[in-house]
Amino acid sequence: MSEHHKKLKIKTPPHAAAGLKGVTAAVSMVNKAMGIPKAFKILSHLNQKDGIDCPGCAWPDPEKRSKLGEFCENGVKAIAEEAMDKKAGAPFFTQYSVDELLQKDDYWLGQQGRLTQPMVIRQGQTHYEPIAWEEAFELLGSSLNALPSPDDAIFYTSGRTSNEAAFLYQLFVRMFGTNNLPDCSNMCHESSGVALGHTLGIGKGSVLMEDFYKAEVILIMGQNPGTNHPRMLTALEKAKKHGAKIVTINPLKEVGLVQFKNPQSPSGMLGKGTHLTDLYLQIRINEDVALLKAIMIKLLEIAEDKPDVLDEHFIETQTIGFQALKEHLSHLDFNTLVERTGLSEKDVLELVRLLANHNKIIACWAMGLTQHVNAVDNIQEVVNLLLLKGSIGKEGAGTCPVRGHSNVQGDRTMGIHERPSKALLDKLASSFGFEPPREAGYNVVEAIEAMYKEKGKVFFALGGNFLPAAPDTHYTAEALRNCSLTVHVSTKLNRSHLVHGKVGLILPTLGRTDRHIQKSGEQFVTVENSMGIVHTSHGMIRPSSKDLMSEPEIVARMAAATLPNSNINWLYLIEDYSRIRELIEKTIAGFEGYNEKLNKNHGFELPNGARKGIFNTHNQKANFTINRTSSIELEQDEFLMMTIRSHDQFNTTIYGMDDRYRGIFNGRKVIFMHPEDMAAKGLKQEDRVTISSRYDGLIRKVEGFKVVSYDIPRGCVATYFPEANPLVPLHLHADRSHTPASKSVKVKIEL
Ligand SMILES: Nc1nc2c(c(=O)[nH]1)N[C@H]1C(S)=C(S)[C@@H](COP(=O)(O)OP(=O)(O)OC[C@H]3O[C@@H](n4cnc5c(=O)[nH]c(N)nc54)[C@H](O)[C@@H]3O)O[C@H]1N2
Ligand SMILES: Nc1nc2c(c(=O)[nH]1)N[C@H]1C(S)=C(S)[C@@H](COP(=O)(O)OP(=O)(O)OC[C@H]3O[C@@H](n4cnc5c(=O)[nH]c(N)nc54)[C@H](O)[C@@H]3O)O[C@H]1N2
Ligand code: SF4
Ligand SMILES: [Mo]
Repeated sequence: MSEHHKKLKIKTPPHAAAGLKGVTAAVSMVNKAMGIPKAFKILSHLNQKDGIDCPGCAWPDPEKRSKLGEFCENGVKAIAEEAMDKKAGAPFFTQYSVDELLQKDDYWLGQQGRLTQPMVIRQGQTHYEPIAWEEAFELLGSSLNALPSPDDAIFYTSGRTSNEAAFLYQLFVRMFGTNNLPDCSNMCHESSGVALGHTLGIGKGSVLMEDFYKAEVILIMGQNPGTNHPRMLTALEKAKKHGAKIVTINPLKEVGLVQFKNPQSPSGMLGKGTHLTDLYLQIRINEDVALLKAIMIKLLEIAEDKPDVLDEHFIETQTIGFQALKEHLSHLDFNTLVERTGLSEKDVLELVRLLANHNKIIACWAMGLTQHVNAVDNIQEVVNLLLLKGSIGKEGAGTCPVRGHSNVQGDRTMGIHERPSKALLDKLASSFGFEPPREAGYNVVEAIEAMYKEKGKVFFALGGNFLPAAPDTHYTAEALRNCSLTVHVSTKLNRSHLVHGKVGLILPTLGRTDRHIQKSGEQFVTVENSMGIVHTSHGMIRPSSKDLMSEPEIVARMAAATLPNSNINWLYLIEDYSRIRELIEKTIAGFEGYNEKLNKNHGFELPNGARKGIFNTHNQKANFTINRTSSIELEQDEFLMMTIRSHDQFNTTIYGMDDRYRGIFNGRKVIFMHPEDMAAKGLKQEDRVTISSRYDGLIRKVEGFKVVSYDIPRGCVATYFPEANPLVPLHLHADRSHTPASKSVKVKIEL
């Protein structure tokens, strides 16, 4: 019996995260996937200088690395998933038709092992079959060149791609003639990029690790680091020891933020662990702007008697828009705002007191703020608070959008962007002697729409699992099926391979742990973490098949096959990745002396204006903004649904069927509800319900979800991503960033 046919079990969530249970969960998974000797080889190099950068999240490594192991439970799971011994080669694809594979769930698909050779499925065929690499590139090149316009091709990127592959990719795509470079950022931190770029002049965070240890208050908003950035808990524990107060703002009591047992310390493993959050505010979904406004109203009130509560000098010399914000807040009512949040006045005032009495504040956030219609407003409001306090551009203070994929930030730095800056395009033009396209390309939402309307004809994905990651699953499936060619560069089988265009290609690639050998010898790649540190990653495992090709090589061969007359010798570049880095060096700001810096040191910090108090905005100042609270109106029988990650998944990759930290075992099709909401609807624990959303005249439904009574604000519910994605309409997205609003979908729940 496969694991997912076991009966759902619901237990009381644990009191603390990590500890011994985390270690045993990770060891058991890695042992099953590859055995201990291989696991030991990888893990002893994981996140060490000169070692393998963890393919999990983008949390940075501390300067001093623990020899006991510098990784977390979910890093080990990421390794087990990527470097598993099992293989899904040609015999596997002969055994199962695509229709049969479509009946399997995502967990099963991932368990079938590493892809081993290129596969193709042509119109009318039921099964994928092998194709030689040469033939695959010919097919790709001829399909791209046959398009009426380069804008009919779409080139997606997921954030595990290295700097080297990403740079070559965007160069090729623009030489081919389009800016259609949607990426996973579009569904992730795009809202942060837009908000921070506008207000502070850089679309990235401003803090470094050491700032955590100098901060007085750390706000953690809309983020669940215990699961998604586990080593952040170690940093928070250390910050606390240095005196920081930690405030969490989240609809759910996420256990990792409550209590943490550090697996890297014996006292953490065996003792009670550290109580992390000092003030836990269980806010209603999408009411963060209301809370921040309420706080700022009080801070301004206090400042009338105690002016040093605000950083008046900073506000006067470095910012624009303070008076307008003050005027705006003066028309709002504190009590009405607090009421919206669902929080007690006492808790809100406690936070006001903390913020009034301290000046070094770091604000961290992730998807709980970025995936709403007013997501850009959320983040701009966080910036407003930091600006009032002068908490930016100084030690121990600033913005910390915690990035998701391990190199998603680097991919953007390398130029993966559907709306590239003029500066980047000018530089590409002068460095490579061609005129890049100047019109904006498609983001993820626009790309889906274009494919649906048969305007996007070739879809190429450098990593990722586009179909289940995207909103509106059935619409997106239709969009992909409308393509003439879909191509996926992947390490593992996933659902996107099974919903293909008239022709579908799977190009199997090396993962982070695999050794890259090229003509000049063994190679390493580079990545950028969430705090803007660029460093190396050396794969060291013998690839599971000799027919795997590295991502830079796949991109180079696609480019050579498509643009035989280009003035770039693509194949020469991939013989030695330092040649690609030389091109990056002369094109991308901050990479001067790239190879040299890497030879001397393992990593270096990229320039960051906001970190230094220099704001490269349109007016060279930090900008206060006026932002909108949520405009969502719920009907009587509606709930606001957020789609979140379990502890046993990495996005669409399902590691297992448990969510230990929320007490859920053997199941993912669950909906978390407040017990009184359940009672009001006559629902009992484990009742099977249909969830539906009603937007643009359509009713979207998912069935067979089990109700779980949970500590969540009334009127709010939670489900797991990607199971609930069919409920997220394509057009429900943040209005300035196009990030799907997958944390605020209005739903109805019926037995
Ligand atoms: N193990 C593991 N690690 C991962 C990933 C993974 O899937 N698994 N994914 C990676 C990626 S790509 C990303 S982007 C990150 C995602 O990291 P997170 O953003 O931590 O992931 P989510 O599960 O989406 O969690 C969102 C959190 O926001 C809260 N939230 C939802 N709506 C609101 C709201 O309106 N206001 C507030 N204040 N809070 C809200 C939820 O309760 C939840 O705790 O993690 C990365 N790391
Ligand atoms: N409802 C809802 N939807 C969401 C979210 C949400 O919170 N709620 N979160 C959104 C977010 S934040 C993100 S980032 C996106 C994620 O969207 P994606 O990045 O597209 O999805 P992943 O699940 O991370 O992609 C996993 C696949 O990547 C491939 N892969 C793994 N490693 C490598 C590698 O090294 N190279 C290559 N070429 N391929 C590799 C494997 O084949 C695997 O199946 O989903 C978004 N969708
Ligand atoms: S915190 Fe993130 S990067 Fe670090 S080991 Fe865990 S999953 Fe990997
Ligand atoms: Mo993400």
